[in-house]
Amino acid sequence: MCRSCGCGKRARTKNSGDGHSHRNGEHSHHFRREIVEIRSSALADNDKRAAQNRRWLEARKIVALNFISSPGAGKTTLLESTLDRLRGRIRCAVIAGDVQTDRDARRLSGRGAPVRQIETLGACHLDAERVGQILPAVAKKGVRLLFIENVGNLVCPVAYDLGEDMKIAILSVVEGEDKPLKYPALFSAASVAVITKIDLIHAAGWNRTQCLKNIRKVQPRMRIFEVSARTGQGMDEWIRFLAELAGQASATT
Ligand SMILES: Nc1nc2c(ncn2[C@@H]2O[C@H](COP(=O)(O)OP(=O)(O)OP(=O)(O)O)[C@@H](O)[C@H]2O)c(=O)[nH]1
Ligand SMILES: [Zn+2]
Ligand SMILES: [Zn+2]
Repeated sequence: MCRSCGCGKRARTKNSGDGHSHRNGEHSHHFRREIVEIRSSALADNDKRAAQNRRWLEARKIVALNFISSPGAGKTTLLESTLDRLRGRIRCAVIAGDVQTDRDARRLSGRGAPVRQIETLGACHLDAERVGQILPAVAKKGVRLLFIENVGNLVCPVAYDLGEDMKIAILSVVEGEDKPLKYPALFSAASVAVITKIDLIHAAGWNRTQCLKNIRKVQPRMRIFEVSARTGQGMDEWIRFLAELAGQASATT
């Protein structure tokens, strides 16, 4: 549940936490408008801060990727394997977002890249301000790729631009091939989808054709990778893509 994006506590507090009964239509209409205004202004502030982050990253030729998925889709595992493979080749940095604990940051540490955790303490998404505050500490000189692992949530993180170059939608084969249709906001905002845990295809009864079709229905230009961080299948192609991204960024003047 989120305290600030309007999907949780804050919206409810504004709407009904003041002891009023909302019998009268005009009254509830007033509250609804207030909620919408709070949300719009929070998002507008976030967009401004995200634009600052984007300029900061661009000036340093750092490509930032915002990883978004449901909880447990395999973001951290994919990043562990990615960092191990890029170590010594491309300088990377990581911001790991979690509602609570620094477990992901600890898993990602010691792999050759600076890592910082943002513990959102209830909020179900990262926001541009928190990310901007720790950018200088994590995206140090020479860093080419910044991986941002968002809080596990298929809805709210999509609304909060962090200043990234692209959103990466992560979907594991055990979640079902219908998810792109059920969560179109993420799949239309992302330019890359990584399908994870492909070692579990048979156990999950995953329908590959249907899943790819559903992704393309929402985002026809989606670049799709199919990987298993567990077995290493598909990882070479993913790593080649990241190396190209880093190369393109440093080649631009
Ligand atoms: N079989 C298999 N399991 C995987 C793979 N990748 C991740 N897992 C397992 O899936 C579970 C969740 O993985 P995480 O990497 O923690 O997922 P996450 O998306 O970072 O989770 P949150 O940060 O909590 O949202 C763990 O038990 C992993 O071992 C994979 O490629 N194959
Ligand atoms: Zn939320
Ligand atoms: Zn994680």
